[in-house]
This record gives sequence, C-alpha cells and structure tokens, in this order.
Amino acid sequence: MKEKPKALKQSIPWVKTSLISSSIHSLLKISIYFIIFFTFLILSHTPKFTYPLPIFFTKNCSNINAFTKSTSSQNPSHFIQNQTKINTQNPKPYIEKTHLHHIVFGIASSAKLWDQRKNYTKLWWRPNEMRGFAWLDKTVRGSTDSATLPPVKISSNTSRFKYVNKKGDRSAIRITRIVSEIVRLGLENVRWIVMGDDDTFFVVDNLVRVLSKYDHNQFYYIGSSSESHLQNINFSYNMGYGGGGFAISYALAKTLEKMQDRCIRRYPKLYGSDDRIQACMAELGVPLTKEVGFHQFDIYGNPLGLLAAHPTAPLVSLHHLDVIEPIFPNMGRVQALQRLKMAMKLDSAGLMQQSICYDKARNWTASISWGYSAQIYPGFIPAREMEIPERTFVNWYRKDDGAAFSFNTRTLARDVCKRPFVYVLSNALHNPSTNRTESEYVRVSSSKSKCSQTKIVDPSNIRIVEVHKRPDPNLWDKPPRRNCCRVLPTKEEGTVVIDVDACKESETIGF
Ligand SMILES: *[C@@H]1O[C@H](CO)[C@@H](O)[C@H](O)[C@H]1NC(C)=O
Ligand SMILES: *[C@@H]1O[C@H](CO)[C@@H](O)[C@H](O)[C@H]1NC(C)=O
Ligand SMILES: *[C@@H]1O[C@H](CO)[C@@H](O)[C@H](O)[C@H]1NC(C)=O
Ligand SMILES: *[C@@H]1O[C@H](CO)[C@@H](O)[C@H](O)[C@H]1NC(C)=O
Ligand SMILES: *[C@@H]1O[C@H](CO)[C@@H](O)[C@H](O)[C@H]1NC(C)=O
Ligand SMILES: *[C@@H]1O[C@H](CO)[C@@H](O)[C@H](O)[C@H]1NC(C)=O
Ligand SMILES: CC(=O)N[C@H]1CO[C@H](CO)[C@@H](O)[C@@H]1O
Repeated sequence: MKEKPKALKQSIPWVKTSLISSSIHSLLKISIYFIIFFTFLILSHTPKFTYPLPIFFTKNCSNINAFTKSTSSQNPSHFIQNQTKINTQNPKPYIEKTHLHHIVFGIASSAKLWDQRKNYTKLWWRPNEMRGFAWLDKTVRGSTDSATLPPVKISSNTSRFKYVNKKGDRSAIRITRIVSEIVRLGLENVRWIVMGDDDTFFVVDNLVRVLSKYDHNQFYYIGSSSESHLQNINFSYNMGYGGGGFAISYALAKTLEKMQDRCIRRYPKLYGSDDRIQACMAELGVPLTKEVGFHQFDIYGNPLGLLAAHPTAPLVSLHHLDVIEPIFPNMGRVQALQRLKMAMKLDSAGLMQQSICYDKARNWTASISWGYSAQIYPGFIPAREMEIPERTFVNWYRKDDGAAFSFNTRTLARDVCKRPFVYVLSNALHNPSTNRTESEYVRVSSSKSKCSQTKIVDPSNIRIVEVHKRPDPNLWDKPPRRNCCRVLPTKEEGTVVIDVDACKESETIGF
C-alpha cells in the first residue's frame, strides 16, 4: 500500500519537474489553475447542479434539511449545504411542487363509445381543477352533463397515414397523436401530459404524488406493463400500456411532437396507439420508468386478489372497468367505484395499501387492503406469502395459469379450511375526536362448504372488520414501507377491530 504514491508520482512525470523549460511550465500551471477555478465557478452557479434527481426533487429546502437532520443531524451532506446556500441567494422559490393543474389529460375515446364510457371519466374528473380533453373522431350531440366532464376535442384527420395491422383498428393512429396534438395547443404552465382511456379510473392525488417525484424539465416516460406476460412479449415490456395510462414530461412531449408523425409512418404494422408511442420513445432512447400503481388490468374475473395485495406503491389507475367484475360484489361497476371514492377522499395515499397482522389468541392472519377489503385466514401465514396476489382472476386468455402473469401469483387454496373469509368496504368516515379514519368491511357471503376441522377457531362468526387508521398524506414522501396493523381487543360481538399505522422502526410482521 505504501508504494502506491510513489508509483503514482512516477507515472505522472510532470508533477515533479526538473524545471528545464520552467517558463513554459509555469504558464501551463497557471492556465490549469484557471481552468479548475472557472469550472468550479460555473458548476456552482448552474441551477441544474442543485437538482437532487429524481427523488425529493419537489421538496423545498427546509424540507430537505428537516429530512436529513432527522437521519444525520451532525453531518448533513455537502450537497444539501450547497443547495441551501445557492437557494438563499436566489429570490425565486426552489421550485413549485407539481400540482394537478400542471397536468393535461388526454382521454382516448370515440364518438361511438363516449356517451357510455363518460360515466367512468365523470367519477374522477374535477372540472374546475383539471385540464384535459376527451379526444373523439367526430362530433357528438351536446349533452346536459358536459359541465362535469372534460371538454371534447376532435382529432385531426389521419387518413394520410398507412395502417396495415389486420387485428387492430386504424384509430390507433388518431389516438397515438393526441400527445402531439396537445403540445400544439400551446397551453401554459404544463409539466406533464397524461394519457388514459375512457374506461380508466385515475386516483388523481396519487398520480400527482408519483409525478411530483420526477423533474418535468427532463425526459420521462412513466407508466407500467401489462399483467399478462404474453401481452408484454407480443408488445413490449418497455411499453407503458395506454389503458393503465402513462405520463410524458412536457419536455419530452415537445421533442416527441417534432418527430412523431415521421416516426409513426415507419410503423404501419403496429397494433395500437401505445406501441406506436413506445416505438418513438425507443427512437428517442427514452426508456419506460415503471410505476407499478398504473394498472392496465389485462385480466378477467374478480380483481380482489390483485387489489388485496397491491404492491407497496401508490394506487394510480384502474383500467378495463367493463372487462373485470365490479370491484365490489352485488353492485354496478360505476356504483362500486363510487364506494371506493368514499375511502379515496379520506386517505388517497393509503388507498389499497396492504397491512398484515396476526391474532395470536385465535391463530388468525388478517390482511387489510385499506379502503377496499379485509381478509381473515385461519392459521398463520407469513408476510412473504400474504403479499403475493391470490388468483381470484384469470389471465387475458381466460386461463388460470400462474406462469401467464408478469408478477408472482398464488393459487386459491383448495382446502376450505385454508381459504380466507373476505370482507369488503361498506362504510368509511373520519372521526374528528381521534383524527383517524374508521372504515368498516362486511363479510361477503360465500357458498363455500364449512371447514370441518375442529381444532381451528373458525372466523365464521365474524361479520364485520373495523379498521382505524391515521391518514398520512405524506406517506409516499418517504421510502416505501408497508404499514403495520394490530388486532385490538373488543367486546363487540362478531367484530374484529384492527388498528393500522406506520410500523415502528424495528417492528416486524411476524407471529
Ligand atoms: C417548505 O417547507 C416548509 C416546512 O416543511 C413549509 O412550511 C412550506 O410551506 C414549504 N414551502 C413550499 C413552497 O412548499
Ligand atoms: C350513465 O349514467 C347515467 C346516470 O348517471 C345513467 O342514466 C346511464 O344509463 C349510464 N350509462 C351507462 C352506459 O351506463
Ligand atoms: C380526411 O382527409 C381525406 C383526404 O386527405 C378526405 O378524403 C377525408 O374526407 C377527410 N376526412 C374527414 C373526416 O374530414
Ligand atoms: C400474442 O401472441 C399469441 C401467441 O403467439 C397470439 O395467439 C396472440 O394473438 C397475440 N396477440 C396479439 C395481440 O398480438
Ligand atoms: C394455535 O396454534 C398453535 C400451534 O401453532 C397450537 O398449539 C394452539 O393450540 C393453537 N391455538 C388455537 C386457539 O387454535
Ligand atoms: C389530523 O391528522 C392530519 C393528518 O394525519 C394532520 O395533518 C392534522 O394536523 C391532524 N389534526 C389534528 C387536529 O390533530
Ligand atoms: C458537492 C459540493 O459542491 N460540495 C461543496 C460545497 O461547498 C463547500 C464549501 O462551502 C465545498 O467545500 C464543497 O466541496
């Protein structure tokens, strides 16, 4: 080890010079010092240098300091010190947080379907807070509900583009161009263009939470893949599926606009609008930034298994609402989403976040998907199993096949004694005296045969699961971690009361 400096000196002979041509050498030395000095000056004054990208990008400086202080109060990094310094010199705020009004939505629809599908859009659209348009192929009759919906725009004529895919529809070209058509509108103060279908439900606050992590001045293409492994093979794992929705930063959208028409002429064989976007993204060299809260929902049947074990990430969208069963049983699809909204309004960040805990006295495993479902399993099932979605649904080719999905799934237990008792949201409210939400989940009647094992304490007399939770709008400003839950003692007959809250630092989900 000691020989290293020596070797280093030898390998750079001009460091220790014999000063033969001393005047030339000192000139060289001075210019090197100057270069170093100016580089430092430039670097320390370039605003880009202050961006901690992409995470915590929207945090203002006092927030960043608070965050670092709590983790290392003695020694905040140089990076943050310098950032504070530069920021105090700058009269402008560090950067405004990304808000809903920074997003322009492009909803892909058609004159034929809009009248029916707009009922889904109406569920999440906030007319006075959002910007965006439903893009149709031709005009439709004016309707009385237009004030509750995004304004309609008619896409420009695409008959000059070639489309040769035999399975698909040439409306794909019209729809893929929505991004460019939005850019051409020249709207002010746009950070993101978000594409979705007319049968997509957005959890808008979570969409904003996800996008505000990224710098809209950079190139970002954000979305998620299909649940179907085969779909991802046919299309691409690099594609943001259009129905689940994807976001394109405005900087990227402007660049895309300049080349999209030329780009899509090169791909007349492609099937849809989203694969055409991906083809152009590939040409621009921009990969998909995957955010797993976008749900394409290329599945059939009951989505319960997926939504009861949602990944630890904000729920952003649900798609194929006409394909999957209503998300709550025994009601219409729109009505079911209205029920979900009841919880969404109280604690959107926590919506469908799973927590797992154990009733040690009765040997039960409880799993809560906040605002959606509760499940009680007889026996102790470890977290690594509980976090895997149960196949209550079938794949896009209508088969129950674990190898068909792009994520882990587990089979429904054949043994009735191992099947869960399922409860779904029936009511949710905010209790001002505790400042916590109280949500109630009622038992889904099932025709399943009774478990005859006498050793097991059967949850069959439990009709209601009551969940108390403190809402945390800042949940996703922190690194992802599942919430913990605890089964509370109760005297109420037929009820299990569960408390959901952030896990303590060293708390584990164990039995
Ligand atoms: C910056 O953070 C402080 C403390 O968390 C907060 O009070 C303030 O509103 C924030 N400012 C902006 C512009 O977000
Ligand atoms: C849409 O909702 C309205 C009432 O809100 C209802 O009358 C209509 O039947 C719905 N349309 C469809 C296609 O579900
Ligand atoms: C689109 O343009 C073509 C010719 O470029 C024309 O024949 C056609 O009628 C146009 N379609 C519409 C809907 O205007
Ligand atoms: C995907 O591939 C499978 C098997 O090759 C084929 O049957 C199916 O039609 C393809 N789907 C699409 C949309 O290309
Ligand atoms: C719970 O399980 C343990 C073994 O895992 C067993 O010894 C105990 O009797 C069970 N208790 C109940 C109430 O089923
Ligand atoms: C209630 O909880 C919210 C979020 O958890 C918090 O922001 C608010 O300050 C609390 N209000 C009171 C009165 O404690
Ligand atoms: C990363 C960086 O530029 N750090 C600098 C921050 O500022 C101090 C002096 O104020 C420098 O010593 C660090 O190198």
